[in-house]
Amino acid sequence: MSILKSGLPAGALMVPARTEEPGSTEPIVLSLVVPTYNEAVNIGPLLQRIRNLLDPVLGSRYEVIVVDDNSPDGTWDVAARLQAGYPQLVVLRRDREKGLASAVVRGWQAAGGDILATINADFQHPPELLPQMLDLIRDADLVIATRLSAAGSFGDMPPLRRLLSRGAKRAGEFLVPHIFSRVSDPLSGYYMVRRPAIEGIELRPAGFKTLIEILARGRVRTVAECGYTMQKRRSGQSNAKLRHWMDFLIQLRRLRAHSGARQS
Ligand SMILES: Nc1nc2c(ncn2[C@@H]2O[C@H](COP(=O)(O)OP(=O)(O)OP(=O)(O)O)[C@@H](O)[C@H]2O)c(=O)[nH]1
Ligand SMILES: [Mg+2]
Repeated sequence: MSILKSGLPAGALMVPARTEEPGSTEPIVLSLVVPTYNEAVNIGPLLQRIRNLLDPVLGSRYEVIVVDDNSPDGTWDVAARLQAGYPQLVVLRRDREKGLASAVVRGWQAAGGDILATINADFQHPPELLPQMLDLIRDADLVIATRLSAAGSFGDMPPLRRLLSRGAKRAGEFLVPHIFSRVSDPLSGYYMVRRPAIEGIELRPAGFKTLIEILARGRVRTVAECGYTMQKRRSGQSNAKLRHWMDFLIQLRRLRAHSGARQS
């Protein structure tokens, strides 16, 4: 399994400036992080789909970084076995740290691309959007796949989840309106950001939500959005827990304090 030579990224959740691989003629354009926990059934088909979409556009100038938290179903092992036929694939298996938000940033810390992106492993985020997002990021610092534009929707999301999501958005609009008014779907987990917009900035996400950290702390001047319909999880079980909503409220309070400190 390919793990970083220097080990897994640790310390502050801060993406470094990009370093060119010595002698590399084909710099990596896109680094796509797939955080996984118990996605053994989904990961193979997802990687194949991503490959079919990105190979024609980027050839070898992209990487997919699976960041797995030592899943009991062996997702890391399934992914690692696919590396032999897929040189663009990197697999990081974590056993000291857990959680979706930190997995995404750790993946970016290990990444070589100028464009940093993330997508869920369960097919709720249609990979077919990736080429369009790549087009849009040419003129933007951040591209968000949104469920809340004319072209997007929550699809068949169960009513309770929809209510929770709406409540979370309302809480954000109330506590940190300057962050939540910037984009239609600040709770999206499917987006691309240019490295310079976040490099050298410590992100402090809690639970599941990283995008609001980027909107709050990053150097994001231009944002583009593209609508999508959220799909049903293809296989396996949701990892979303009530605890993550509590984490989210803690994160909102932290971001509110951060913006208060910046203004004073
Ligand atoms: N590395 C890592 N990945 C995680 C963790 N929790 C969730 N994930 C991954 O993050 C993505 C989103 O998690 P989901 O369990 O689908 O959560 P969700 O999409 O909010 O919930 P559903 O709508 O019910 O699917 C998936 O790819 C998960 O495998 C975690 O603790 N560590
Ligand atoms: Mg999901």
